[in-house]
Amino acid sequence: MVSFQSRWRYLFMFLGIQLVVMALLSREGYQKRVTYFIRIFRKPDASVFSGRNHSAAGISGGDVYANLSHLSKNHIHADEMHYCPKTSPLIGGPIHVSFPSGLTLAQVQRKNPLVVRGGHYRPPDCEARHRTAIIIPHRHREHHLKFLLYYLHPFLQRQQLSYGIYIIHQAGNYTFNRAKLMNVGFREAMREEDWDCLFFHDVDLIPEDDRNTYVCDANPKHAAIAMDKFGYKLPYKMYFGGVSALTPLHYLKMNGFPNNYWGWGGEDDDIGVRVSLAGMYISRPSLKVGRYKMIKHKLDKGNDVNPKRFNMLAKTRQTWKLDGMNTAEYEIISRQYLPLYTNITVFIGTEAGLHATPPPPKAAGKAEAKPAAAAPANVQEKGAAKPDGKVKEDASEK
Ligand code: UD2
Ligand code: MN
Repeated sequence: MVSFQSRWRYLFMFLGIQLVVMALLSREGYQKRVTYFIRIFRKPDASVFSGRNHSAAGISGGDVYANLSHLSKNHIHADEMHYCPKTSPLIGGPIHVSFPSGLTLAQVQRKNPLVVRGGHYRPPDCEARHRTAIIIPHRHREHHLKFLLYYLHPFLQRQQLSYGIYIIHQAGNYTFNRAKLMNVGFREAMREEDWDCLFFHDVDLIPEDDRNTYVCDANPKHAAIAMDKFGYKLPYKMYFGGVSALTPLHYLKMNGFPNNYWGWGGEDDDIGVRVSLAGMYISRPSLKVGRYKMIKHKLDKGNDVNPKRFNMLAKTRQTWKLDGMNTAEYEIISRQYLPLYTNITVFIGTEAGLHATPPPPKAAGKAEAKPAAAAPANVQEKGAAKPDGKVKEDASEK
């Protein structure tokens, strides 16, 4: 019979052999599997968010900040600047994404020293080939925004893009309208700079592979082709939700996005249909690189499922030229140039118009329309765009 002591000896020997085999496998290029194994035993926040990870880690679901630490703050003089290479040497492939508690915007800011006021960036050592604006519709998702910024800034820097991040924040408590906020984002971003590509980006989607380049294609691009919530597959062929990329020309050709989808759902399909009605196609990255993780959440307050969405979708062919960028009415409340993004707070009104009282909700019977639907008094006071088109600019930083 084996004694108690020798049983321990065998156990240690077995563990020792396991470690040696793992080390060998790691050297043989099986790092991905080994890293996965190690991660099971590791607290997710400690090392992922501690920073430096220089070499191969970026290739095996590694730290999104790897490869960036050597970038210097001193921009090269304009005369000596060459175009960045066609493929950025900083691209590393799969990125490890997790959502540990305790992350702060101040930490994100410290990790991105080259990002300047308003969330803008250009490569310090070469002239970017592409200028991309990221448009993010937003309300009450600060927690998600923090994570998105943590990942998106280094992700775009690794692609050597010149970029700016715009958060389009819907003012008031009236039903959310994602697509109309995108129209606002398009116009306000283009007013500021001559962007050659716009990425329309949900706040809760984190890209998992930096080969998914944030540049535009010849046709409108649906970038979020493979999401964890759909098992990393495209849910249906015409799907256009999550993250999409259009040039200003694409956007205007399809008259932008619809303004009249209030609440959850339908607007993404309407946009997909607009693409083809305007004579364009949907382009997509490969399933391997167009991967995203969605931060889990419930349906938000103020974004109930839109019961009219199927009826509206059936009419896109008749409505797309009548409703869109050419009819987007809104009032800018404020524009804040924060360290990590430009925050544009906007009043977009209701179904009934910008200042009209909306129809009473059916369930409320005889009850009169709620004034909450209109712009809150303080919001209007604070600086709706003046008739001269001037907008309150607020350079305060959070
Ligand atoms: C899906 C689509 C999304 C959109 C939506 C239907 C995915 C990953 N995305 O998202 O593109 O078509 O269905 O409308 O399948 N938001 C706020 N505050 C709110 C509500 C929404 O900031 O109170 C923003 C935020 O950027 C969010 C986006 O709108 O990511 C989409 O809303 P969602 O995340 O609630 O909807 P979801 O995940 O079903
Ligand atoms: Mn979501």
